[in-house]
Amino acid sequence: MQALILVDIQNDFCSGGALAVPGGDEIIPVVNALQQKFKLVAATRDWHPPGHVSFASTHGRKPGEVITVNGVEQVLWPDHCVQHTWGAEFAPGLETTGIAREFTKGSDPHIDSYSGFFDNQRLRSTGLENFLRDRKVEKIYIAGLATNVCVMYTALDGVLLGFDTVVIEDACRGVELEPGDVDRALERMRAGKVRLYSSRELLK
Ligand code: VGL
Ligand code: ZN
Repeated sequence: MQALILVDIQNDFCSGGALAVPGGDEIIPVVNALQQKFKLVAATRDWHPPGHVSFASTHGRKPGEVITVNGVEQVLWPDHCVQHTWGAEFAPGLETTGIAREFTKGSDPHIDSYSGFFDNQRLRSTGLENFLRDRKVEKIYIAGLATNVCVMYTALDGVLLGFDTVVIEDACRGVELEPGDVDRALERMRAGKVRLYSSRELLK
């Protein structure tokens, strides 16, 4: 069994959002077309409480700064994907009727969660792994935002958990704090045994 996993395709990561990923909206038609090719589609949503540890404002800092919290490096972002707000909603235009289950992450005020499987301290799982195992999924295809953050960490965990893991490169967009961040993420994924596909290979 194969599953398509849609990572964080939310208003705040699209144009007009608090943490807009350049070109984020462009993936939506591609992702909608891809959904037609899968029997099983799951989605993650970044879902932070106000005052979340990943928000620069929580620490009186500027977005892009990196701090250490309880021994863990934390990149600081603008306030984004606050629970029950517009920014946390799925992006308009995203086909959501075919999404079998949604997994929220980042809801612990003190712990960030980039991967769709576990929080960054690996204390809690989101339930995505069991969801996939219960359905005998062996191969996962990942699309969404942002390539070098939540997509990458979800994909690397997918490999570690033993899933044959594909990232559909053109169905993702990245957010660069430093130029080259996306290329480095692609390299890290390749090195981590993630397969990089183009949507063309799946849509024909
Ligand atoms: C993400 C930064 C902060 C993502 C989430 O979904 O890639 N990036 N929180
Ligand atoms: Zn976040």
